[in-house]
Amino acid sequence: MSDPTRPPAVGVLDQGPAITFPPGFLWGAATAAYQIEGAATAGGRTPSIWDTFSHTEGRTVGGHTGDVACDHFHRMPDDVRLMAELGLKSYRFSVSWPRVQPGGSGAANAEGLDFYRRLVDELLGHGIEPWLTLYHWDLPQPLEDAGGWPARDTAARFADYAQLVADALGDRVRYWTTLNEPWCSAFLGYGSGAHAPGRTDGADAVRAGHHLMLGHGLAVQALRASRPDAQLGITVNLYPVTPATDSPADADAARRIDALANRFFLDPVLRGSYPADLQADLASVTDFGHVRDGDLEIISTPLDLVGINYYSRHVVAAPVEGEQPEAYWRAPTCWPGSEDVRFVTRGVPVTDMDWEIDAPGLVETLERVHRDYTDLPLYVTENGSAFVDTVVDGQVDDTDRLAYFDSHLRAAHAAIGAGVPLRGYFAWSLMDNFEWAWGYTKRFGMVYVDYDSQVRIPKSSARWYAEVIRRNGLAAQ
Ligand code: IFM
Repeated sequence: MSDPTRPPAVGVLDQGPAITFPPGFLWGAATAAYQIEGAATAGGRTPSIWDTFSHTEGRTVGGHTGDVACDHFHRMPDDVRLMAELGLKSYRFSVSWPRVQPGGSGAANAEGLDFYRRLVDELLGHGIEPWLTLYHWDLPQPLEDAGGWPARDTAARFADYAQLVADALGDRVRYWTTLNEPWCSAFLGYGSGAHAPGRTDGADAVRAGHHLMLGHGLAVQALRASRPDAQLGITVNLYPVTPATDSPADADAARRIDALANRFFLDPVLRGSYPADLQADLASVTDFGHVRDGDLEIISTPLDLVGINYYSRHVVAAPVEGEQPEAYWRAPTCWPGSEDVRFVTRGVPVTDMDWEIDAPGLVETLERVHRDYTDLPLYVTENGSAFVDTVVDGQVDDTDRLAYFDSHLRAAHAAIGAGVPLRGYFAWSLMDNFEWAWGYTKRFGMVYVDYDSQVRIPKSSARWYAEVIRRNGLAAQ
């Protein structure tokens, strides 16, 4: 018999009862500096790896860059007013490292920090809890030139930068996440090369992943020492990984991809060790000689919360001899040592990113982290979908995105019902923005952005989300 507390197996829900979230549930929306700020050279900001990458021919669709993006740097007070109108309880943003510490080392840039001081003041003035992410992929270019995340010293530079931001904003920001989605920084940035800095070396990707986590641990220690009252965490992007069939070979493919996608980060951060099977799978790629005594203790420095970004599920199958797997992630080195695993599509509804819509995967993910790793409070720090939007008579009726949110919020509620200490949910994204290698061709926002005029139009999903926040839950459908 099917479990009535669970959403259906795949796709969006077309009916559901009214549900209420626990009191104090933190309703928010998220963005990231390079995706919305623009003002790439304003006030002493210097290039990050994403400036360099996006300005390199052939790296982003249409040659799009974050030079202007949503011009949030100049429109910030209006954007915060919009957040207040939507009733957001919290806003998750990231600090641009090269804006506040140009070059990635040395003194702080007062003008850059001032932008974030004003942002935080504006948020607090509107009763919106600021949630600060220190690193959402914009490594200062000189640090990349010195070796980037595969180089150990970058972790120490990151801790210095964290200290500098804590000194400036620690008195007013309670919630801090160190890294956003280190898997993407490491494996898309240094493995497949689909993201900045565009390098393609599996061993570098593994080293980058380790040094990102080391930087995270060092930053947590620095933040904890200067702000003992802060709520500290990390945001990881997790996927349930399911074998395409019940064959042992497919099960093994799923185990391998799960190790690289999920356990590579969860185990060191929450258990203080790398999974043995992961190390064995990567034996042809690296001997893990970059891991020094004491690193894993630093990486597993205790946290106050875990942020989880959830979008979809991976369904995988064993390699077929003589057949190349599809270039799904612009392989080959996005999955070092497991390049030949096949990513299978199931023919279920997908978003404009071609990501399968799978709300039950959110329940599975949250339950797994709680069951297998930690009792810490969990937050969905990103969840959302890209769809093609059309403006008709000045309105955007994004029913597909609204349905995506609805089904995933029902999944989040089911997870709470199953005992998961889920304390908040951040929609990705507040507004349409620069979707990395996809440029401005993919829209994830609840607020439509006309990139020519910079006019913002709250879509149907934004008005719906405002109502969800107001009633702290969902109406019956
Ligand atoms: O836009 C990104 C975000 O920067 C990180 N998480 C996934 C989103 C959608 O791809």
